[in-house]
Amino acid sequence: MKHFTCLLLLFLVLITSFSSTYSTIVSHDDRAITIDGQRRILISGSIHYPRSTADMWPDLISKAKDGGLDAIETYVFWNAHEPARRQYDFSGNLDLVRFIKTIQDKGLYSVLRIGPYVCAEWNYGGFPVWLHNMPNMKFRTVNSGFMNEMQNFTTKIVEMMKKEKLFASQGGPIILAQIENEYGNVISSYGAEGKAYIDWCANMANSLDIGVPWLMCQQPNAPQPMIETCNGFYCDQYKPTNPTSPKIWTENWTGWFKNWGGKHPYRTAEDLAYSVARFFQTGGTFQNYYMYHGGTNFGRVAGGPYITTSYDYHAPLDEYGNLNQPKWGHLKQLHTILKSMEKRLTYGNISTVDLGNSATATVYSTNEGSSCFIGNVNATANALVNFQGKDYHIPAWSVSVLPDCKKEAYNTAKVNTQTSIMTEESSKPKTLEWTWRPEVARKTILKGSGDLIAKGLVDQKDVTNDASDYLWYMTRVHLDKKDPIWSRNMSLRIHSNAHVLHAYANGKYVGHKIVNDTKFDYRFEKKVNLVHGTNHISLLSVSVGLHNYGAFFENSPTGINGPVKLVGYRGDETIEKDLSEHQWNYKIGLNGFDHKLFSTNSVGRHLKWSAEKLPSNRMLTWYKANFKAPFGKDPVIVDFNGLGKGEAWINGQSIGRYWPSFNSSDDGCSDECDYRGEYGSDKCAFMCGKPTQRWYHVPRGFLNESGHNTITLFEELGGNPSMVNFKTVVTRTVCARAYEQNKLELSCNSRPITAVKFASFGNPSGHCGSFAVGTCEGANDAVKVVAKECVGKFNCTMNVSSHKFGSTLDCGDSPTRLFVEIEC
Ligand SMILES: *[C@@H]1O[C@H](CO)[C@@H](O)[C@H](O)[C@H]1NC(C)=O
Ligand SMILES: *[C@@H]1O[C@H](CO)[C@@H](O)[C@H](O)[C@H]1NC(C)=O
Ligand SMILES: *[C@@H]1O[C@H](CO)[C@@H](O)[C@H](O)[C@H]1NC(C)=O
Ligand SMILES: *[C@@H]1O[C@H](CO)[C@@H](O)[C@H](O)[C@H]1NC(C)=O
Ligand SMILES: *[C@@H]1O[C@H](CO)[C@@H](O)[C@H](O)[C@H]1NC(C)=O
Ligand SMILES: *[C@@H]1O[C@H](CO)[C@@H](O)[C@H](O)[C@H]1NC(C)=O
Ligand SMILES: *[C@@H]1O[C@H](CO)[C@@H](O)[C@H](O)[C@H]1NC(C)=O
Ligand SMILES: *[C@@H]1O[C@H](CO)[C@@H](O)[C@H](O)[C@H]1NC(C)=O
Ligand SMILES: *[C@@H]1O[C@H](CO)[C@@H](O)[C@H](O)[C@H]1NC(C)=O
Ligand SMILES: CC(=O)N[C@H]1CO[C@H](CO)[C@@H](O)[C@@H]1O
Repeated sequence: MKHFTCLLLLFLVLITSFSSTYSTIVSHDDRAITIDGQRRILISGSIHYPRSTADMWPDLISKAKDGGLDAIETYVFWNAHEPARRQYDFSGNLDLVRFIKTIQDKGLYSVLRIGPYVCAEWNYGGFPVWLHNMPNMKFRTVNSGFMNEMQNFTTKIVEMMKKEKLFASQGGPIILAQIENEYGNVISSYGAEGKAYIDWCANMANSLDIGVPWLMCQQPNAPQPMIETCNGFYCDQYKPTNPTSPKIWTENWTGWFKNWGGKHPYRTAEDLAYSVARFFQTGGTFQNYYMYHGGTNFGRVAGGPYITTSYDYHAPLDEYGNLNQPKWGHLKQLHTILKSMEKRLTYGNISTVDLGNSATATVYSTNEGSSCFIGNVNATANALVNFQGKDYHIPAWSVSVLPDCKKEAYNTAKVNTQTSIMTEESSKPKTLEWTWRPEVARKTILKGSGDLIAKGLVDQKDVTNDASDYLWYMTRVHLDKKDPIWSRNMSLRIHSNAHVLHAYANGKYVGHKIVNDTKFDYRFEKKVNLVHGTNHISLLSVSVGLHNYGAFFENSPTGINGPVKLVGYRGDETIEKDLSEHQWNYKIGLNGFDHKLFSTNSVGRHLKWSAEKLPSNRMLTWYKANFKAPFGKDPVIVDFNGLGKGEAWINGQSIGRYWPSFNSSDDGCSDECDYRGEYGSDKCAFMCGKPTQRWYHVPRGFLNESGHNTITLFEELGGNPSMVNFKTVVTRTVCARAYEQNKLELSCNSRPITAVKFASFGNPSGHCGSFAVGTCEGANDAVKVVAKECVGKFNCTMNVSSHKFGSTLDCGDSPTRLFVEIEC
């Protein structure tokens, strides 16, 4: 009896503690992540909180949930949160707790990849530059200074999460966390210390006792109990080295990022869906889209060097948060089907059948039944296969999913989702009234006065702590009349790692260098005219995002590391005068930054801005104008056509670096994009010979809807601001191509469907905007059928069937399809 009471009490205690925290038990076995003991199929997507604004988060997360996601993954960005040692910032779009709680409110899980090395095309991979500047510092290896700081920050984040009860073990949404990041790619460069370091990472993470599993991505043989995972465009071939790790894909690259001077990347919906379906066909159970929403590199957070301000990534949600169709919808359909097969995929016995023709069927069966995939990995040949007594047509490079092993419910190459065509519109194109100010340099910088003095040349990171993109290097050289160099042609020769370099001699512009290879290590040489006596050499080094990837990337030189020489030429003879060891004066940043010229409550408010003689193509110039926010809710962008390079602020908030004058090369684009065959970042790229980035996102949250707004530009290279123009991104045209036997959904986002421009059920052809009727059509007038269902509505759904559109005759062998173009 006594024994019984004890048990009962224990039972009651357990019940109460359980129900008061609703804790979720997250674990894993060799097959899948388990939640409260159940194996799960989990679809996750990356949304990096600082790459949007806090008021965008609820909408982005809702759209991710509607798209069939179970979880939102994010990195944690150390250098954003701890810009100076032990000074923290978790405000605005850095409010990590609010972001995780928004995910929780929407009923999704979260995956917290703390790193704190994150790569992510983020400035310096997320490391603070002050960390680099600590004595005896070495990143990502056995180094006590580094390990202390990494542990300090990681612990801080974990404690913040625990305090708010955000781990699943406490009833929160975080089901998985990550320590380090893709270290397996570089571990061999660190020798034995690499192994010791990764073991330390695992122990350190483990000791934080978060109650949910830790991941290590791209880390074969991850120290236990860390779960190793795969990153890449495809992970179907991936097998965890540890037999107790489930097959997890932490980064499925949905597209790619852009570099200044690069083209627009494009990964088709068909290929992305193929990679996902293949992953699940081959035993995967958890996959994360990198990125699901890429967003914007506001301020100076872009890494690189030369990562663009847009981080759109061609992700399922575009930079502004709109559905990127057909990608979003095509994947949503796949997610729904995969989830319907969850039990079989995670508990079923797996058998594979080679069907010939490069096709393989995979059968997942439990006592309740079976689900099947038929994959065709051949990049060129379609497959006609017979499986369990039935014939299936599997297009090249595609996977069919048969939830009951009898009927194809989905094929990755058959897109039945609409494409939305976004256009940039301005309601009343209005020229802005600009005022301007020169960046003051002539009397100071170009005469050599800075705020720091050192003997010799120093690395930009060491001096600036990355407080600015800009660092002036200034020195003097005395040339007396008898110097033999006068009998020669003289040039200034600079060995530099500056991402952009501008050179001046005696206040005159000598020239600049823009780098367009990946090395950022070059020799700049230009003729100079010097004078007898003292000459001033002033060099402006500009950083455009610090390195973020590779072994020892933190030591990649930045700035003017020399030598800097005067070279005199006569015939084959040269004389060199090395200025590298001279006394150099340094000025961090620009005068306009010291006066916060971009700020709304500026310390430089007394400074005069001129409306007269608005200069065009003038280097180092500040511009300012007031404007009214475009009406409505559509995303706002600003067209920087005509500008050179610089940074822009809206009401004091930086919308990032701009560089519309940097065009991509003319070659490497083609009109046709074949989704078949392995994707790489150059495949199907478009916008050759055009500005890499012409439009820049202005989040609604930065704007005052009722009052006036201010845009400030710092123009570095010289440009013409008269064409700068605010626009909204609007869906005006929606096209769709759906196969018979499917349901087609059409939607114009937030506005009604106004007209049907084209509809044909049969064998129509062509591209959106130029669809054409084929040789056969259904008996009913397709335009009328669609108009009846859709016009005047925000969205509509139709069966693509002969029941609806009338039966077709003489359509031959080609599958019957419906092509539609509607106007919004
Ligand atoms: C981080 O280091 C500071 C000292 O610089 C210390 O006060 C603080 O407690 C440490 N934080 C953690 C979480 O270890
Ligand atoms: C799965 O395989 C095991 C071992 O071969 C077998 O005992 C079990 O019956 C199979 N289950 C189903 C549903 O086929
Ligand atoms: C793809 O199919 C073609 C044509 O049948 C064949 O020549 C080729 O070898 C196949 N490729 C692979 C990788 O199976
Ligand atoms: C890129 O580099 C090549 C030489 O390597 C040069 O001819 C070209 O002008 C450069 N383009 C830009 C945009 O700097
Ligand atoms: C200087 O350069 C010019 C043209 O580049 C050449 O004609 C002249 O001979 C050079 N002078 C000497 C002293 O090398
Ligand atoms: C860049 O592309 C734009 C648009 O195609 C073109 O007008 C401009 O002349 C190009 N600029 C350069 C430097 O080639
Ligand atoms: C927006 O502008 C109005 C009118 O100038 C002003 O009253 C209001 O305070 C401004 N709001 C913000 C958030 O700045
Ligand atoms: C379709 O439009 C209606 C309003 O007409 C709206 O309530 C509903 O959420 C929309 N559905 C989708 C899937 O967009
Ligand atoms: C689509 O067709 C199915 C039967 O094939 C029917 O049950 C359903 O009501 C139809 N839906 C619409 C919107 O017409
Ligand atoms: C880090 C990683 O997984 N990289 C892989 C990404 O995918 C491409 C193309 O499949 C591979 O070449 C990379 O090795």
